[in-house]
Amino acid sequence: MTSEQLAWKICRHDVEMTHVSGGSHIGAVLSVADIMGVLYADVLHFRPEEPKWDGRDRFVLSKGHAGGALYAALAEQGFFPVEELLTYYRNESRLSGHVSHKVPGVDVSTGSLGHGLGMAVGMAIAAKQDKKTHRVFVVLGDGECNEGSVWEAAQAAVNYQLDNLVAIVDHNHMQSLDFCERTLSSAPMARKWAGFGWNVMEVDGHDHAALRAAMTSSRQGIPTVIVAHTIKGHRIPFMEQDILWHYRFPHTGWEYDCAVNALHGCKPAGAEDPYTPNGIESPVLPDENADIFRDHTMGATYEPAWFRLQEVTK
Ligand SMILES: Cc1ncc(C[n+]2csc(CCOP(=O)(O)OP(=O)(O)O)c2C)c(N)n1
Ligand SMILES: [Mg+2]
Repeated sequence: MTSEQLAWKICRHDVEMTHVSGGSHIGAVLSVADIMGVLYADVLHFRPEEPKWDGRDRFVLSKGHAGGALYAALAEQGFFPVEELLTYYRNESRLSGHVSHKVPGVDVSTGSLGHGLGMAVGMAIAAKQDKKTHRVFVVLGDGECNEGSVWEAAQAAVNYQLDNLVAIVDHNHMQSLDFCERTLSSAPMARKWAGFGWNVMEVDGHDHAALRAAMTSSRQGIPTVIVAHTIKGHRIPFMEQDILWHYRFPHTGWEYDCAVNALHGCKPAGAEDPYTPNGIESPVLPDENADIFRDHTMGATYEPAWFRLQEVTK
């Protein structure tokens, strides 16, 4: 399977998974789907039939709320049946809403932001001490980079000269309620990592050739970070850069129908849709009252007066 096909399938599975379960984070999945597609089609070394194979590259999805993207990649690569994806977010399912290490192919659970880079640093140190040649990859969110623990781990990675470590920042400028720059800005992202001593590469996070080239390069004695410029909600225009789709799932009606058909409009040759093979023939369309193309960010509605302390009088 090509990386383009895998990335598209991640998007299609996740529209179905969030629709069926009423679960979250479709915007975050669509943002990272190309990164995951390139990693799992072309870059990482693994054996689906032997998930704990010692020679495997290690992978940590530190922005663990996008676990649906990882589950879909693992299922498509044969770690477990693709049909199981539809148990996502359900009670009793091992496909919990945030990444679970109980899933074959997953080494560590994530979801509490700010921990993945530290774990990846530990894995990279261990690999060096044991003279192993596998590499360690970790994907972080840009909002996640507000966590101080990220920068503590960033210093450690340079201190221990972890050139077997590659961090990828999914730089979509959004977090759960607003734009990063209106919440707690990490700008300029690339220069911050460079200041910490990392080998920094900046790429279009939806350009597979650029991602592949960056992921397979390294510099001796220095960890590499790829600042991947992405669009949250990528591939589904009404979800793109609309914060609503951080938590909202595609509801029955125009939301689901238009999401599916948007994906069919960019389906690469050879990618099969297991749910709606030909798209949706007579899709429900949004009417003039539909909640679409509006600014749903916290910043759009934030009114400082709400939070002003009342004057206390005796
Ligand atoms: C420690 C911690 N604090 C808060 C949250 C709640 N939370 C879930 S997703 C999210 C936003 C993350 O934004 P970003 O890292 O930019 O990821 P994106 O969804 O944009 O890819 C937050 C704050 C969390 N999961 N963990
Ligand atoms: Mg973000």
